[in-house]
Amino acid sequence: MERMIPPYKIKMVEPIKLIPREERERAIVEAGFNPFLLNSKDVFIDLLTDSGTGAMSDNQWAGIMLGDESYAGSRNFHNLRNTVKDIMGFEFVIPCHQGRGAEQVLNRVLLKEGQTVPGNIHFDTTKAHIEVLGGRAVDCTIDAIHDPAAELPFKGDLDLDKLRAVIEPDPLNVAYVLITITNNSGGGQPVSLQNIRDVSAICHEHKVLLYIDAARYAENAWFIKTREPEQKNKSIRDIVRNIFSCVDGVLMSAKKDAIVNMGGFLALRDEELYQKLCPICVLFEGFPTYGGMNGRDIEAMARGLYEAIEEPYLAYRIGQIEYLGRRLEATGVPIVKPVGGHAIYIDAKTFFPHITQDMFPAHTLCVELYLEGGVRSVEIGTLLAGRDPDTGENIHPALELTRLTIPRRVYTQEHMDYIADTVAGVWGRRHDVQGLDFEYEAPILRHFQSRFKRSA
Ligand code: PM9
Repeated sequence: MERMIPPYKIKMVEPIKLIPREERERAIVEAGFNPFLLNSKDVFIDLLTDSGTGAMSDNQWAGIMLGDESYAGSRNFHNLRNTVKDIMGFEFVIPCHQGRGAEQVLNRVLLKEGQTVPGNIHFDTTKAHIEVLGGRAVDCTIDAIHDPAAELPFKGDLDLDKLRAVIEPDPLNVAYVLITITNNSGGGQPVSLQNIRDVSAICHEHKVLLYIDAARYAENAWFIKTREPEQKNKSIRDIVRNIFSCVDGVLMSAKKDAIVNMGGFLALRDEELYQKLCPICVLFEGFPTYGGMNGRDIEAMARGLYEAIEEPYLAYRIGQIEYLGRRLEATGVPIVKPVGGHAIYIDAKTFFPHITQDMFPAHTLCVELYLEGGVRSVEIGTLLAGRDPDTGENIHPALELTRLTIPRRVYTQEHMDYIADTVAGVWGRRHDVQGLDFEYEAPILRHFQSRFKRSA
């Protein structure tokens, strides 16, 4: 396989250690067979999330020293505002402590009880913020998203007929439409520029607001450049501008494509709406020029936004995930195709056909990867889906996935090889692996706190 050269060199390191197998066994038992409950010191390669786990650059760390911690109107806020305007074209910017902070501020102003928010698989916190205010998140993603083997270039796209079916009967009952780029819960799958334009046309026709959840917008822009033939000669900067020119505003968890450990923002064009959002920001996040963040962290965020749209960075970033995908496929491991932006998603139903969804095959694979090689991954399947409120039964989602989430600028190709070997180790003994049962089931967001035992 080809050699990959990172477009950066490493001048600060953090030691990691593979503890012996017996200690890993002890650690996972103590954690109730739930990788969320492991201590990070017991983890060798941490693929739980790409959120807030990236490595900041020397330029970002230098920015940290230029933090202006004035309560209002800090220099760093102005830098952020100018950056967002330059990259995305929005006039009004409200920093928030992370993505869910931005979700709370926006929904409290835009959403009225009973209204819908159509989208392409809302992220869990996004859905929860909509539901907590009495709204309904309606999934309008194309059907192919539910088939791990369907190799379409833009599996994150919205189905325009499904969208029209939600909007047209009563546009006033739609709070806004939200496009999440990339589509995280469906496999890190991108949305095409054409689809964003088509959704925008429908929203305009019916005077419905359109927002983008831009957590991984730079990665999505890379896919537009490399998979959408009409865009192949455009720069990432142009593609990004074109994406955001179609929408009214953006919500961003900067912990992903701004490569910071904490942060987020909300940005929009409409001054009147901005004036309504500001008091809500004051109430829940802080004064609208700091929104729950330190000046120094806002500076790092502004600088990171530029770094994440550099083409050599994106080529290496996506190339690294593709490399891992090819290594796994060469072993026969079933993964979601095509490979998405920030993670490899293993199709656990196919990996462990003998483990029923009520015994959590994707979560079981997370446990086995930790035992095999100290690799921590995360379940996106039955455990995360929770129970049907009417029947009390586990919801069985079409996608039962184990996500190997790659932090930005943290691991090397050797680490990818080690991860592939670890997965191959479990693949080799897959028929002997048993599923898991609850020992304790947490009442809400059960994947974080529940404890398990081996099924009988
Ligand atoms: N995503 C992830 O691991 C982190 C939290 S759960 C371990 O994928 C999207 C598309 C996300 C996302 C977080 C948020 C929330 C919004 N939209 O975590 O609040 O993937 O900054 O962002 C996680 P915050």
